[in-house]
Parts: sequence; structure tokens; C-alpha cells
Amino acid sequence: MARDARSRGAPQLGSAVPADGFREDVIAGLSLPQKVLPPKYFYDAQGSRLFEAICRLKEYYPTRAELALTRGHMGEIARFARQRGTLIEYGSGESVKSQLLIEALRPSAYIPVDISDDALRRAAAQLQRRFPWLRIRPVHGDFSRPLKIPVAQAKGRRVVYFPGSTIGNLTPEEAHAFLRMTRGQVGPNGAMLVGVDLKKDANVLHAAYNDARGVTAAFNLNLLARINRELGGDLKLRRFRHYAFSNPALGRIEMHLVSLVPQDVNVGNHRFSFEAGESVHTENSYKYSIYGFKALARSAGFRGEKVWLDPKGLFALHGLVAA
Ligand code: AVJ
Repeated sequence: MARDARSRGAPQLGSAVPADGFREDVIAGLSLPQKVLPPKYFYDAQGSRLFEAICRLKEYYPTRAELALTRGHMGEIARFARQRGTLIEYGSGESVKSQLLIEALRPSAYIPVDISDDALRRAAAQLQRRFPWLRIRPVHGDFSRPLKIPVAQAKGRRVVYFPGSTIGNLTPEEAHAFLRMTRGQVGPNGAMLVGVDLKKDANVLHAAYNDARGVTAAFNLNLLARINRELGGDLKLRRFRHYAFSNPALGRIEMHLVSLVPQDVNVGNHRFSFEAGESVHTENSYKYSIYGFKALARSAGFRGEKVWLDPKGLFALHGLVAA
């Protein structure tokens, strides 16, 4: 692979579509009757570090469960995805599972896509050291919008790997649209491997999003700190509290930041008022039954061909093929 001096040690970024709608999305979200902030903005450098800490918490089972199922079924997963194709990964982040997959699939190209420039660069550099033979084409961007994937580089079967139950951040309607878009991206012979958190006891879910050490609370509150840092906000983090609860009727966990007092806050030259007890809705995390997710995938042009579970039955990896 020809590389110039600038790329020493780290692969170059591909066609970059930076997620720079932060200011607009914050202003729009805080102007709604039910204030909202999109969860994709959690992942600045500090937020990515906090998320990695969440993944190591004893209460947060998804990361360990998905790793266990990936290790336990690697042979079958590799047979499903087939070798020497192009592996596209959405929200690659720390990429521990990607290493296992790359080892087993030996793809001709690997295209990690991530919203966090920092996490993307670190992961790509680490993978390039570990797999010197691998053609890596990182794309910095937001996979909720159509991306310019450098498909000219993409040989063989296209497989999109979307681990971590990140798909749970989307509403079922958004997930449907996203799966349709991905179906177009992988083409008629394409496939998808999607990690999906399963429905389970609301108490187990509650603990996973309300850890005893308060790491999830810090992760949630960091969104306000980021607004202060990047948008000239004056939000006082002590005047808000992390609040996460299971909503089984809607099949999701909701995270909010609740204002403890009546207050006005400024973001640049915009002002927003909070009543005591008023919340900002910061994240949904949908949980799907195996059947429920297969039905969603089917409606979006995929056939659910395989599904693998961890030994405790907490988390699922779906192997989908273009229908
Ligand atoms: C990365 C979206 C899968 O929903 O469980 C962890 C993010 N939020 N703790 C999830 C998260 C609070 C996580 N996802």
C-alpha cells in the first residue's frame, strides 16, 4: 500500500463528513416542549473515555455478553460472513471485537466509520499495527445519514458490522430506515452483522443504566459539559441530575437530565428556561426480542439467517443477508 509521510503509523481519513451540526441540534433540541439532545453527541474525547469506563462496569452486561458470544461463535460467524470481502464497521469505537472479526475474516478492506474522530484515529492506528497487511480506510462521519463509503476500494462481498446495540439508539422507525439504507449500501449479495440487546428483567436493565459508581451519570452529564466547552454554554452541572428508567411498554431504556431547580441557561446567545423537574431527553436504548428484530430486518429488505446468543442469553448477534 502506498503511503505518504503524513500517514506514518496511522491510516488517513477517507471522505470525511464531520458531524458538525452540534450547535444547530442543541439549539433546536432545547427549543422543543420536551427538550431533547441527540445521543450521538455523547462521544467527544471525554465522553468516549467515559463510555469505555461504562463498558467495564459490572452492572453494564452488554459489552461482556457481546464479546463472549463473538468469541464463542467466531467460526460460525466467519462462515456466515465469508472471507476476503469488504468489512464496513459502524461506530467502531474501541474495536476489540473488530480485531477478532478481522482475524477470522481476513477482509480485503476494512472501512471503520465513527462519529468520534479521536476514537476512530486511535482504533485505526492500533489495527494497522496489529494487521499490517490490512487495507484500512477510516471514514469520519455520522452513519445515521447516507455516507460516502470509498466503495471503489471495496472488493468482494460487502458486510456491514454494527455491534454494541448502537441500533438501539434509533426508534424502530429510524432503525427501519437505517436498515434500508444499509441494504442499499451492501448490495444484492451483501450481509450485515448487527449486535442487538435483548429484552429482559427491567431491574437488570435499570442497574445497567444506574451504576453504583455514577459513571453513567457522568457520561450523561458530560453532554452538558460539552455544550459549555464547545458552544459557550453556562450550564451548571450540579443543577441537573441523571435519570434513567426502563419503559417496558415502549421496549426501551430512557435517559434524561432533570433540572433540580427553576433556572435559565445560556448557550451562546440563546437562552432556555427550565422548570424544576423538567427534563432533557438524552437517549433511548431499545431492546428487541429475537423475533421482533428479525421482523424489523425483514421489513427493511433483509432476511435473518443466523442469530447467536451469549451463554446467559442477554445479547444477540443477528446475521442478516440481503433478501
Ligand atoms: C452504545 C448506545 C449501545 O444504549 O447501552 C450506555 C450507550 N448509554 N450507557 C447503550 C449507553 C448509557 C449504549 N449504546
